[in-house]
Amino acid sequence: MSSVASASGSMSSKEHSDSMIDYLRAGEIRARSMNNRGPVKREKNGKLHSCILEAFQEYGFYIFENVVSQAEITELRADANNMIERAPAKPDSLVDLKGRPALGRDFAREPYTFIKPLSDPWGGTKLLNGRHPSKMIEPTPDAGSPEHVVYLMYGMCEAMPAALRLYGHPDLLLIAEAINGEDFVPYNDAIFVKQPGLGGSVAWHQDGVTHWGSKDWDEGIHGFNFQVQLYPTTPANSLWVIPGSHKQGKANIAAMVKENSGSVLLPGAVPLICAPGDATIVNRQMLHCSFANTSPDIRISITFGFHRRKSVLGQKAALGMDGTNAIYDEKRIFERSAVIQVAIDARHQKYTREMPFSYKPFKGIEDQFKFSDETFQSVVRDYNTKDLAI
Ligand SMILES: O=C(O)CCC(=O)C(=O)O
Ligand SMILES: [Fe+2]
Repeated sequence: MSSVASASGSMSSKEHSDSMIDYLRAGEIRARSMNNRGPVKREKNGKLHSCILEAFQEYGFYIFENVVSQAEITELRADANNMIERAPAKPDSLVDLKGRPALGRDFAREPYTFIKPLSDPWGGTKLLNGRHPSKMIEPTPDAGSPEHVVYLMYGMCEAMPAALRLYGHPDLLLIAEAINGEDFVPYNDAIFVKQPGLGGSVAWHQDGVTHWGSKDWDEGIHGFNFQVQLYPTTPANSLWVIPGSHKQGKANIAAMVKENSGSVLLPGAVPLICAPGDATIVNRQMLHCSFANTSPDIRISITFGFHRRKSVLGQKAALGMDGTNAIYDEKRIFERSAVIQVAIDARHQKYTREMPFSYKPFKGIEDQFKFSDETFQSVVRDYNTKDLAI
């Protein structure tokens, strides 16, 4: 077995990054030859340009350049870094590393997932509906690395004022509407934190778990995720996708890895190379992963998704919500969607000259969902207990 294919953890961080060089370079060349990136472009009627939708349908992903202003990125970075600093000092601590009360001890859902540096917490496990069958390479962290690092942060609309405003961004919501229809609904959010020399892998997977056998199955039925990038992303730290894989049904990832001589460096994949302020969309049926971050560069990706309403209505809770045995009924969809309307107003209160997005399910009742202390309590607090994961 080549050292690249080994998942044993016997590889140093440096050996890992050296072993990736050729794969990263080949993926970058493929990525740069693709025709699915550029600014948000609209038709004359203000809707998202059809050429973008066509490219998204063909490849399963698109990179929107320069969507979020640098001033807004600065605020998002400050809020994200504050959230990282306010994490429990250890996974079960009540205080952060500075001895202050850790953030989120009063949240209904724990906002932090920790991992051992450079590890892969999901690959080869039954977690999250077993959707990550193959273990990634887990290099040995350098001496002096912390025992645990933050891997994921949840609840951004509650914990980060700038992220609530981002959730109401008119260009992003225009894209969500163009893809999932005027009555589109939210899914969930998670911030992926990949610190240099510490950030873990996300093993190869497809996000959706509900509709693979559905009689209405099509390539868009499991929705899509945005990622807004707070720092430049590189082939070494970025998300990787296999273009076109969203059209092909449920993949047999374990067989793909086996056929690839046991290596998780799957052929044909491309990295999503972005600048700060770029926003990507990735179909949730795409095969995607990210590798242990043995590069010198941080990645923080603000990730949040949207669905077609009919994909979630009446469905059973899945993924992070499956322990609840909930069914996604009208009430739950309405209450979770209200976060979008409050976010639109939170944004409008700060960016008064920007044209707010008009979210059709709340047309005529916007005034009941203005951003205030009251709606923060009634709509935003613990909103992610109502996520619509499928
Ligand atoms: O950003 C990553 O590394 C993983 C993202 C992912 O799996 C997702 O957005 O569904
Ligand atoms: Fe994913």
